[in-house]
Formats: sequence, structure tokens, C-alpha cells
Amino acid sequence: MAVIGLRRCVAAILVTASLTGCAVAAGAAPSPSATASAGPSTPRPSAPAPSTIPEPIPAATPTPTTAPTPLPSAEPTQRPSAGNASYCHVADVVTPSTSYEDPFATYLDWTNRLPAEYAPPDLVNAVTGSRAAGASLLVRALVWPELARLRAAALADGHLLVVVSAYRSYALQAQTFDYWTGVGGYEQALRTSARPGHSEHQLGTAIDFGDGSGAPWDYADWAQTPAGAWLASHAAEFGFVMSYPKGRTAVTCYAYEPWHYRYVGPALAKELVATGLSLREFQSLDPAHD
Ligand code: DAL
Ligand code: ZN
Repeated sequence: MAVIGLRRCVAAILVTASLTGCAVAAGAAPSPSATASAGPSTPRPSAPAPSTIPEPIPAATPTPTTAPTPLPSAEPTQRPSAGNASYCHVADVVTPSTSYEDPFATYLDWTNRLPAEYAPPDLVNAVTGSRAAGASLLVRALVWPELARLRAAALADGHLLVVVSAYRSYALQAQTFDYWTGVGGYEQALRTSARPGHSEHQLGTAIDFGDGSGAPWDYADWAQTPAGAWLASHAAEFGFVMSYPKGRTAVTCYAYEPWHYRYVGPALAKELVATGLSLREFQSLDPAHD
């Protein structure tokens, strides 16, 4: 099938690093004590500095503009099968493809995970593309050129796009998930924060974007802001797809995250837009994910 045939990738290379929390690429200093808060019903142009703990949770009490997210179940709603991404099953199965050469094919969800030791060998500074040590926001080298082009194109159209969170190690994701479990409980954390090993951020190809005015999760719907809307319209041109789109929780298992994008390359990104499939649905078409 043409869709399947598009899943071909790129090469990888060197270096590991870790990332602590979120800081904006524009250079805003994160506040160590900050936590994500309930979203306002309208965008706040002067929202506080983003949380240092990446990945938010929606308001414990849904805002009037946010549809309530059904509580998840730790039990499968359906048995996993090829071409069926509608189940949400908490398990720890090492995902079939963990190749650094083909990160687009790596299938992650509530069930499938990366090994704890998975750490991309070619992480670079998400803002500058430099391999110099010490950066806190890291992406894989194969992501950076399109990321830079995307941000430049946004700026040319009058929108500042900042990187709020990028690569996260297994250990940092564990810390993040524990944090959100403490804030909202395990069932809520499942919907909004990946368990360690299950996050696309561990691939080094996922990015949480913001617009520099505050944490995107502080908005009722960041995709309704000028920068968020621009990104939703143009991301695929640069190879990025929104992993957890609005109204697709039944198939992604995660709450809507208009700030979270995964780089899959322009060909696949455009194919996903054309078909309307989420990445998880597309990847579940592969029988290897039975
Ligand atoms: N918030 C997404 C699901 C993550 O933690 O990777
Ligand atoms: Zn994210």
C-alpha cells in the first residue's frame, strides 16, 4: 500500500545527553517551582514562565471550553491487532522497531515502549544545531534542519515558535510521569504523560512547541492561538505531525496535545494529513505491531 511504502527513513549518528524540564528556546529562564495550572478559557498573552516539568495535565476540573476526557481503564478495551489502534492497554512490551536508523517506524503507545537504555546517538542543540555539550533542549540531528526551517518560516509569517521540551531520557520521563501522578493521580497521568519508555520524547524526534508567552498547556486550546494555528497548518510541510490530535483520544489514548509534534519527515507527514490518520493508526497498519 502506498501509505506503508512511505515509511522509509534516514540515517543517524553520535552523542547522548539529557534534558531537564522545559525551557523555551527563546531563552526564558524556567522557574524551578512552577507547575502547570488550569487552562484559561482564552489565551493569555502574558502567561507565567513555562513549567520546568515538561508535559502538562489538563485542568483537574475541565474548563468550559474543554470536553471532559473519559477516565482511562488499565484494562484493554479491545485486543491489540494489526490495523486497529483503538485499544488502550497498559503494558510494557518492547516495541518491534528500535532502530536509530528508522525512528519514524518506532511505534509507541500505552503498550509498546523503548528500552530504558535507548538514547539517540546524534542529539544536537534544538536551537542552534550544535553538538556542543551542555544544551538542555536536544533533538536528533536528522530533525534539526527542518525544525530550523519551520521556525524561520513561522517567524517570517509573524509567529514566534519556541521549543518548550524536546528529548527526554527514560529517567527524566519516569520523573515526569511520577510528578504528574502525584499531581492528578495515576489514571489522569496515563492520559497526559507517557510512562517511562513510552514517550516519543525519548526518540529525540518529538517537540513541545510554545509561542514564548507561557506554557501552551495553560491555554484552553493552544492550536487556537495565532502561533498554534500556524503550526497546525504548516507543520506537515516540514515533516512534523501532531501526535495527539483533537477528538482522537479514542485512538491515541492520550488527551489532545496541540503543542506536541513528532518529526516523521515531509513525505509521511503529508500522507498522514491526506489520509486523516493519526500516526498511531498508520503505524498499527503494520502487521509487525500485532
Ligand atoms: N505527553 C506525552 C504523551 C508524553 O509524555 O510523551
Ligand atoms: Zn510532548
